[in-house]
Amino acid sequence: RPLRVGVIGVGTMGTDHADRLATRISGAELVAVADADSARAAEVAARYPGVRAIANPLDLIADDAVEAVLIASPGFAHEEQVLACLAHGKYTLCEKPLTMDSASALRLVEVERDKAGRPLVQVGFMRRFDPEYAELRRLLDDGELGRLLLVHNIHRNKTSPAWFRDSAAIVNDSLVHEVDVCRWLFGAEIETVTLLTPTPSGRAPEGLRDPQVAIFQMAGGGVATTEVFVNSQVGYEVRCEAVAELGSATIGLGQEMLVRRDNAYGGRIPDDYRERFARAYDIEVQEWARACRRGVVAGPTTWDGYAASAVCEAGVASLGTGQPVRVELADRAEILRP
Ligand code: ISE
Repeated sequence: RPLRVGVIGVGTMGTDHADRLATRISGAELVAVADADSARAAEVAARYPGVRAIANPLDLIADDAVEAVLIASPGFAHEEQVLACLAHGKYTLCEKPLTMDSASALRLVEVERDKAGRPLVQVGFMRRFDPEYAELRRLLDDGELGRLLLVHNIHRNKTSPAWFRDSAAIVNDSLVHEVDVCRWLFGAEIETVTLLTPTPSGRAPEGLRDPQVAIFQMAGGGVATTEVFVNSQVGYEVRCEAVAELGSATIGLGQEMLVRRDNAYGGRIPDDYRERFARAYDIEVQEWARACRRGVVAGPTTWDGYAASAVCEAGVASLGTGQPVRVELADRAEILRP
């Protein structure tokens, strides 16, 4: 019997997830959707036979017909919804950010440990499931390139969404992906964050320090740099170069096919993350559904969501000054001790 999934929040990302659950993910089926805009929920539900629109997200979570929940509502709604999922003992895939600040994210880590008594929540850091990132991680784990020394990231969006009104949004919503990628590639926490901001692009909305350059000092001695530029005007570009003792590897060059015509050559640059990371999202949701069936959480955990938000808080604190800010992280061994 397939895993019966309900999706909360059917905006850009939730609609994408609802569609993959309804049409592409094996061993799972979409049974219900909920959205703060109930007309929107009804419209998305109507696309798929047998899918119900439920007005209140908390009712969807409580519904007996829903075994597992995918949360794609705006970040400010996550805390209450994840708490409800934990109270009902339901497996949850929660889009990033886990919550809006590290204190509330840490509370979720604790509630999951104390009330649910077992891991139930996966956080939507989908890059870990992207075939290129996964290949890079395997290469580094093989050890053939020696120890990882440096990571250089580039993260560009064509334009930023209207709700990106201040520079912190770039840290919390965009840079947060590199926060997770660096923790995952190095297998270490981030100790200090420095955010440098050149004179903003004339194309960036008023008040947005765009682009930004982040420097992460990793526990264990690694260093990572990231350029985030969310009004590049070009398209969606995410690249990562890992530099190790015996060589380096780069992903995200997007050079699958180069076409030569009209005195020019080139390939396509995707418009946004739904296209660039389509495979990553498919694999993420497929593996999540499989793990729910096995009764485990196999992807990024509430701890990963918490650590990322603690790093972003330090990043936002560094934005104004350009000075390094230390990340204050709870003691993992202490917190996760059964
Ligand atoms: C968006 O929310 C994402 O998660 C994308 O991956 C990122 O590139 C974009 O900047 C964010 O707004």
